[in-house]
Parts: sequence; structure tokens; C-alpha cells
Amino acid sequence: MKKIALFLLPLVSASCDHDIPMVNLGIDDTYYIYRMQKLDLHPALTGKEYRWYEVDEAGNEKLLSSERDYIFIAREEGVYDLRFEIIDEYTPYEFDFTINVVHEEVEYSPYISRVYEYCPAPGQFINEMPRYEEGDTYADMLHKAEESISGTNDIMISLGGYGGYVSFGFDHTVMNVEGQKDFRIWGNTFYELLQPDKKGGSAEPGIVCVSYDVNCNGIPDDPWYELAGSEYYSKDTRHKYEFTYHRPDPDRKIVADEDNSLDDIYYIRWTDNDGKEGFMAKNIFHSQDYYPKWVDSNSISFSGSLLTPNAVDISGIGTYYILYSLPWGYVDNHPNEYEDLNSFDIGWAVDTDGSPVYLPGVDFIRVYTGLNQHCGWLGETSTELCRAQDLHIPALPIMPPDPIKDNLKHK
Ligand SMILES: [Ca+2]
Ligand SMILES: [Ca+2]
Ligand SMILES: [Ca+2]
Repeated sequence: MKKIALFLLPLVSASCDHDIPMVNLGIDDTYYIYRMQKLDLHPALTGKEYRWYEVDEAGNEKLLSSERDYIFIAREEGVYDLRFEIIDEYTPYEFDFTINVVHEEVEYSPYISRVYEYCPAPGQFINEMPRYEEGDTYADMLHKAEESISGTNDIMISLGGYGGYVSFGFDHTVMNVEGQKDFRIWGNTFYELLQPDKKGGSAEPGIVCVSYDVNCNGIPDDPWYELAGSEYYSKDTRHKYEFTYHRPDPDRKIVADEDNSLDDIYYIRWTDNDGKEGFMAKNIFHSQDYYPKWVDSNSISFSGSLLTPNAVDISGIGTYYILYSLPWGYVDNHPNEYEDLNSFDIGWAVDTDGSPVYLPGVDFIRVYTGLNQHCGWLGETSTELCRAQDLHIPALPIMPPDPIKDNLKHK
């Protein structure tokens, strides 16, 4: 087989050379696409270098990309004139084409439309928010997570302890508007009242990551970038952290700590890539299993950045903890009425070395619990969320309850 292939190769390539003028560039003269949707352009011809330009009415070129492939996307409707050039001494090529960006047929929702991944860490609200029912598979739990947080359903889901995450998206690409925050996420943080000036209470900061569907397959299998919040460059933030939870050992010694309302302090063992280990305790308020019941594997691993603990036991005897809010850039970190402090700029995206990355928009947003912290009877710190909104799509008016109709429903 190999010999035949080698023998045929020169013939095939000779005939290819001869055919080049007949080969289609693979780019049409005119396209119609919806705003905030991608047009994935793959020229069929090759050369030494490539240039994609947008050309204005006066004929001025604005360079868009020097890669062979290009994804076009626009937030604004209109007619866009593009020019594609192949720079090559033997086969140069120039091609002008037009992209008409039109309004979507079905109005976009400003809220979550899909949950792609729900992979919480163990925790006191796991198997409850959303609720696991006997026989539920991962797909069932994913569906429950989606039902909880899509649209304005506003049902809290918990991500459990450090690393647990959810990934979601919208019915369009969330555009990165220069100099503006792009999306907002709702959690369940409140400020406590003893120290009103200090912005603390129940802040359980979740770290946000974003991803652009660069292979245009609709699946979150593309690079993820962390949004660098206020603590990203702090010397106290640990990057490239890896953390593993181990399924509870049925033969473990059950030890209670009654002072802290814990009935099993060696409940779920964890290990990290610093060689440390510890335990997630079970408390007396949550009797269900903390380890996700739909997970078959005996360990669950997470990785990302680790924030420094934000809780202080101001009672000194474990009765009153304040979990202080971080300045900005985290989920479930300030009460929902503070819109700006719960909003995120795609322009904060950084790569694994902390260098800024430009993304035209994002198709996938991931939130994970950013701390490994246990606060006595309060239990482990876990990020919760219930809604997200694209800030560039107007919010839908929320209908006030109709007392007459609601009354009829109850009869
Ligand atoms: Ca932005
Ligand atoms: Ca993809
Ligand atoms: Ca919370």
C-alpha cells in the first residue's frame, strides 16, 4: 500500500499544480449573518502570508488578522466590506467580499440559555441544590442545573467547596465591548450589620473563566481564560493549584466536634499539589451525602487559582464569622443590588501566565469556587449563583404579579 501511495504522489501533486486556477477560494462574494454570530472563514488556497482587512467607504483598509483562517463577528447590524489577500511571490491573491449583518429572527435572550457543565465539588449543599434523586445521571443533573439558572428562573445552584464549577452560555456570543463590562452574575451574598463600613458578611468568591468557541463546534473544548479580578496579581493568590477530593472512606473513624456542630470531622479527605492534605467536615445541619452521588469515580480533581481565606471569626469562639467581600471581579462576593460589583469585563481575560488576552466575545462562561475554607458550624465556603445576563442585550421587563390571575390559579 505504502509503495503505491509513494509512486502516485508526484502525479497527484503535478495535477494539483495544473488545477490551481480552477480551485475555488472557498469564500463567497456575499454573506448574510445574524449579529453576534460567528462566520468561520477558511480559504482553500495557501500562500506565504495572509491579510484580512475591513475596507471603509473611502477605501481605507483596517487590518483584522494575519492568520490564514478568520472568524468574523459583529455586534452592530450593517454592511461590512472585507478584503482577503494571500501574499505569495508565485500565487498572490486578492478577494473582496461583503458580509451583511442582520438582526436575529427570534430576539436574543439576555439570560443563560444553556448549561454545558455542572461539576461541583463535594459540599453541604451538594445533592440538594439542585436535588439529586435516586438514579439521576450526570445528564439529569446537568439538566437540573440548566433549569435552575437559565432565563429568570433564579434557582440557586451550589458549586460546593474549592474548584467546583458550572459552565454556561447564551443563545448568541456575548460581545466584548471595549471599555465596558459585558455580563453580570447573581449570587446569594449579603452584608452583615455589625461592621457596615467593611463590606463583609457571607461573601463566597467564585472565580470566572471565559472561552471563545474558536473551532465553532458549539462545544466548550476551546482554551479557557481566567478573568483577573482584584486578587489575581496579589502575592497571596496561588496559581496553577491542583486539588483532589477523595470519596469518604466507609471505614473512617467517625469523630465529632460538638462545639462546632460537626458530626464527622474526617468526612472527605482532600490532597493538593503542594503535598498538603485535610478534611471537609460534615455538619449537623446537612445530613445528605456531600460527595456528588452521580459521580462514579472515587476522586474528583480541580485546578485553577486559589484565593486566600476571607473569613474572620470575630467572636473568637467560633460563633460569629464574617466572610469579607473582595474588592471586585468575583461571583457571590457582593449583594446582587450592587450591579457593578457583580459585573465582569471580558477585557480582564488573562492566559495561564497572567498576560492579557484579547477576545472578541465569549461563548462559554465558567464559575468555580475560589477558596478552600472551612468556618466551623458554617461549614465550607462554596460559591452559589442563580442567574447571568449579557449586559449588551436589554433586560426583559419583569412582569409584576397579576393578583386576579394568581388568585384564580389557586382556586
Ligand atoms: Ca468589555
Ligand atoms: Ca468549541
Ligand atoms: Ca453563597
